[in-house]
Amino acid sequence: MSVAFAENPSKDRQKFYDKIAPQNLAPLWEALKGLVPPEPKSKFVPHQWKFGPTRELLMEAGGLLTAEEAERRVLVFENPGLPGGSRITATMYSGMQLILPGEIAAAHRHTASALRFVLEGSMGYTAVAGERTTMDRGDFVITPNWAWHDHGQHQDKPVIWVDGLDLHIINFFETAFSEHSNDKVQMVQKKEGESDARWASNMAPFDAVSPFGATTPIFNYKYSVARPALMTVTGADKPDAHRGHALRYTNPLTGGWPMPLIAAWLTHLPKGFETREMRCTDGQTMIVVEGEVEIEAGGKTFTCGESDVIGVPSWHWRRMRASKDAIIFTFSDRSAQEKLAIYREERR
Ligand code: GTQ
Repeated sequence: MSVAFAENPSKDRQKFYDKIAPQNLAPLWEALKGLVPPEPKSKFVPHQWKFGPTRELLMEAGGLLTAEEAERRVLVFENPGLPGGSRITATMYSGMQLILPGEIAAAHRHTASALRFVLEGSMGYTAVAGERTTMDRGDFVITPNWAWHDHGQHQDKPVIWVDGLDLHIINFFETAFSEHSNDKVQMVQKKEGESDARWASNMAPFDAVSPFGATTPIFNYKYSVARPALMTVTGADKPDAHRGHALRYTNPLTGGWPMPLIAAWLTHLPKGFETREMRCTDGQTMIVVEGEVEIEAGGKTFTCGESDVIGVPSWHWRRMRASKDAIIFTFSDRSAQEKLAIYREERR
């Protein structure tokens, strides 16, 4: 592979570079600016995937192959900054998954953690550690790293959700493992709601130890719980000038983000509200749950309606304006960045 240098070197320097290259050596002074930039310069771009056309293509994929053939029948959100990169932002994988009536996505596990954000259907389920959770629109469902998981559904309509996985971080560290289960479908060993009883009722077992290590023990952050909480806060507080009204999802055992590498929150922007500009180092994926919002990012304006997905990579100035009362789900790599003490933001 040839090394791309920042500037055209002189002949004698180039000769020297050609001499040291076979020794697997390179001149730092040619690469330094790119290696240590004054501020993040993302090769990824803000981009929007409209739900309607994306759904149509996903349904077409549904006619081409079964969920079982595909293992996971997903259309991956490809950031235009890196076609084929299987990423929506620098670190995050995201895609739209379809389960048709009667289908299952067989049990497997991997070192990447996953989240599901449900867009369509009310009888889809994911099973983790022998418990199933029924997924409704707006639910934020957790698949902890190295936990067996399979998906299915019990209705006569398609079930569709957005997946978010931290697999690029896992691959960056070269720590990716995965396994298929001999059982396509996990045996159901727990009553539905058992994990809610233990962990999501403002209570916890004595000597509480999370069954999933650094990942939240809450399986499904129900929209039917999150939405009223957010709307009550909206009624009580002034919106933050840069964020609007927002509540974070938390791990009840730590108060921190629900997943070791992924942060998630829910935002409400009252109709007509416009945020001020801010930029942050986390790469964000936003999903409009309700209403309509104009998102200005990196100099582009996206008009986003229900179930549209928008990727906003690191360090792009952004601003949001609600043309209708809007609720937005966001996930990002902020949880990882905070642990590594590299997260930054700027407001203006
Ligand atoms: O549902 O386990 O979109 O393993 C990509 C990889 C979903 C899943 C994806 C996966 C899954």
